[in-house]
Formats: sequence, C-alpha cells, structure tokens
Amino acid sequence: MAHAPDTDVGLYRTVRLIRLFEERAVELVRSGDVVGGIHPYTGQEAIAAGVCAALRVDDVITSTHRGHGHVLAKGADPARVLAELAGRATGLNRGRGGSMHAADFGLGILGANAIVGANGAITAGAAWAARQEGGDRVAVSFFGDGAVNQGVLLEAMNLAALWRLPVLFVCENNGYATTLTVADAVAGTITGRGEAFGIPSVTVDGMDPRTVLDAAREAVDRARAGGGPSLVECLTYRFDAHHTWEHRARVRYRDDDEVRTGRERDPVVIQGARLTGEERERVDAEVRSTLDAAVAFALDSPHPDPAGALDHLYATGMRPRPGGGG
Ligand SMILES: Cc1ncc(C[n+]2csc(CCOP(=O)(O)OP(=O)(O)O)c2C)c(N)n1
Ligand SMILES: [Mg+2]
Repeated sequence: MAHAPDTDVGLYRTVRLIRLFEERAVELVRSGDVVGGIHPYTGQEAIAAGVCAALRVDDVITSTHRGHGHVLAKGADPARVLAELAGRATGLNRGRGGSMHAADFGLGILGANAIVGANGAITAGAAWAARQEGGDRVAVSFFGDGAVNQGVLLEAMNLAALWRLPVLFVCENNGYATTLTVADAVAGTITGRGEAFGIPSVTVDGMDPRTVLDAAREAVDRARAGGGPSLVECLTYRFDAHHTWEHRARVRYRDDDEVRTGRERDPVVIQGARLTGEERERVDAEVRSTLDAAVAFALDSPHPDPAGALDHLYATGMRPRPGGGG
C-alpha cells in the first residue's frame, strides 16, 4: 500500500517513525557512534508530521537545529539520515553535514540550520523563486520560539507579506529557548508578530497531528491560491533535553512535575488512539524493522575517505586552489 501521510494511519506512522528514530539516535550518541550529540525532537513530532502531510514532494521546507523530524516527515530515507548523523559516507550529505545540516534537495529539503531564525530568509527566497517559476509550489519555514525575536525572521516575514509570497511560517513554541522561558524572552505574542505584517496567524494545539494538518492545509491552500504567507504557532512540549549534552551537565531548569505534566499529552498516543490495535501493531512493527535496518546500515557504512575532504564543498565542483586564493 502506498504511504499516504495525511491519513490517520499515515500520520501515526510518521510520528512513530520520528519517535523511534530519535530514541535510536540518542542510543548512538551514548555509544559514541554519533559524535557531538543531537537535539532530540521527541514530543514535537505532531508538528512535522501534520505540516508535511499537507505538502507535495515539490514543495520545500527549511528546518532547524532540531531538524530530524522535519527531514523524515518530508520523506528522507531514515537509514541515510542516521548514517549522516554518524558521519558516514552513505549519509544524506556524505557525512559532511551531520545532525544540523541534513538536506535533500530532490525531496524539497533545503536543509536543517544551526543558526536560529536564519532559515526564514532562505524560505522567503525559495518561495520567491517558486513564484518566478510560475507554478504553485509553497515553502515552509519551521522555527522555534527562540527565533521570534531574531531580526532576520521578522525581515523575512515583512518581505513575504509585502510580496505575497507562498510561505508558511511554522513556529514550534515549546516554551523554551534552551533554558530561557518564553515568558522571560518574548514581549507581546508570537501571532502578534505575524499580524503586525498583515499575515493571517493562528495558534493551534501542536500535540495533535490532525489539528496541525488542518491548520497547515488551510495555510498551504491560501499560499497556492496566491493569498500570501501564513503563520501557524504550534503549542508543544519538548519531552527530552534541549541537547543530549544536557544529561551530562545536569542543567536544572524544568522541575519533574512540569516534565511529567508536559509528557501527558503525547502525540504518538493521541494519534495512536485513532487506529485499531491491529493497525497500531502493524505500523509499530514496520517502523521497528525500518529503524533496525537503518541502524545496521549506518554502522556498517564506511567513514568518508579523508583524501576527499574537500570534495562536494562547492556547487560548481571546484575545490579551493592549493595555497589559497579562492
Ligand atoms: C543566532 C543564534 N543564536 C544562538 C544560538 C544558540 N542556540 C542554539 S539552539 C538555541 C535555542 C533555540 O530555541 P528555540 O528556537 O525555541 O528552539 P528549540 O531549541 O526550543 O527547539 C540557541 C539559543 C544559535 N544557534 N543561533
Ligand atoms: Mg523553543
């Protein structure tokens, strides 16, 4: 059966895949196979799953430091994403990008991005390019609450509104930028930033894949019809650490009660309740075998040859000249 990501089974498959992917990735960080750590997307899966289910393959997305979920939901091969995290030659970007730079242009994944807020400008540019082409492709920018005070994102919103670009701004408000709360960092409201530019802006439950899909669909339809950008603020909760490093550093900024309460509404459980037990078991088994194969693929893959370290750095295929000079 073809994968239909916007059905109840499809949405469940996507959130389940992202959850298990992140669990396996954390294990590989602990074992030392993924060097440098990751920002787990655990708890926020409904947003990537819901938004990407409203998109076509030729639509584009830009992502963040917490980007595995977006990349997987847009259709990237989990085995190649995991190999990328593990720095292997078979990785999505030949092991050169790692967790925060995964990209697959063929699937419209313009890249995760470690610079908070920076992807807004890339998305507006991609949307402008899509419009110049004459089609009805849309561009989505995923970003966290930590990005809403970054000038570049506000500049991108301004231009997107002014030029009625087909952009969907998706804010994943998980309440924290690292350890800083939204209450301590954000004056006014997040939707108020969109409204200031005349951008239709809504706040939705970011723990329910179907709610996110409905909101994304409305925004995507508007963008395709020439109605310009939209902002969807998704209220969510990060179940795990900001970064895997946090477990070792024992940073304390959320008390146990808050984390317990925050985890009560679990997107995997919420979406799973819409399936029969049999459907759930079938998807769970399928996802487990996909991830087992992905881990084996990543760990069996070779590291890139150091002699080729300067390959693939430029779109033109050129390497820097020996002795510098560009
Ligand atoms: C421009 C910039 N400033 C600071 C950082 C360091 N940094 C990395 S993640 C992060 C927090 C981002 O919070 P948010 O956007 O809410 O995303 P979340 O981590 O909650 O998913 C910060 C400050 C950065 N990567 N880029
Ligand atoms: Mg945040």
